[in-house]
Amino acid sequence: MHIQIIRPFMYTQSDCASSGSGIHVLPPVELCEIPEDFLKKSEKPGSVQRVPYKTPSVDHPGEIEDKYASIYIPFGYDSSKKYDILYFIHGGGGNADLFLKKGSDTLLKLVLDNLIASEKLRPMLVVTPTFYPMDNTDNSVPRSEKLVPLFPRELVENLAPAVESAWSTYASSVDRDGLAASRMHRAIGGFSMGSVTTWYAFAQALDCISVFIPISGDCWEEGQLGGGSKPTETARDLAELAERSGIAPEDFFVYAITGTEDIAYPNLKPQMDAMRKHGGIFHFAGCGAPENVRFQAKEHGIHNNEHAVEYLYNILPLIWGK
Ligand code: FER
Repeated sequence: MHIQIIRPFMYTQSDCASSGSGIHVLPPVELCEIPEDFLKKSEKPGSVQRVPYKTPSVDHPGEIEDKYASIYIPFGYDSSKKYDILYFIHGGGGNADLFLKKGSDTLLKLVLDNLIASEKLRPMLVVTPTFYPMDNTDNSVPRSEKLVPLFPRELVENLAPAVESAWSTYASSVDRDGLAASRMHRAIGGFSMGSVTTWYAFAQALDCISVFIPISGDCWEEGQLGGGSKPTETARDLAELAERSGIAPEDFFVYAITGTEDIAYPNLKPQMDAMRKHGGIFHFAGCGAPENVRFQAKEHGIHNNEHAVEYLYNILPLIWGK
């Protein structure tokens, strides 16, 4: 396998005590496959629970809908401590149980257990919601395309308040101000349509989230597959939204990743290339300013959930390493 050199980053310990103090660049590491050892049942397993929440119905305006997300609770969870949190979103046709399911040893669960038990990753919370209603029957791209731009609002107004009042994060309150004050400890990522959702979250909720991990999916601000068909416009939209947010370049990080054989590569690659032209706000490695955007493509990597988990295996310790 071709090994690519990447430049990781993480928060310093002192940044964790305060908030809003920037993201730091670390020396290079290698992107690799998940070792066999990390696929075994851990002796220190975390657990997966469901977090119920209510949100306005998309299909029935005026009505409130019951939904749930799955949440990974690390081994030894202590409600007197504070935990970093990642919201991770499935691709088209998925659901809240796809990557993490109550009572089940999913691939992501095993990887999280083993990363945390081996002290490569600090204990953290990972939430897998769905942008579909719980009774969804239409998984078509037009249906998903309608729902994903709506999801960042659901996350900020309904999901995160339910999750972060039930489980201990850095949010001292779960209104928008409280989420904004704790944004350095909150990340969002997703695969495929979940990646599209992640770009929408960058556009709509940069005030509440600092780290973005779009995996194998482009930004659709300019319409379906717009990162590929309108890369210049898409990059300009993202740059303008970031600049308008008032969030400093050192206070966010976008880690975009895919595979060279991934069906989303032709959409994501032009977008990321176009983002390089906005050097005032997007700092790629080697540009002189501290890196805040990275694009990485695994040689021969394809479009599937297993690759998404492999990318998380590599990326999460860079951000929340011990
Ligand atoms: C992409 C972003 C999303 C992409 C595909 C999707 C082919 C989603 C497809 C689906 O849910 O069917 O860049 O590239």
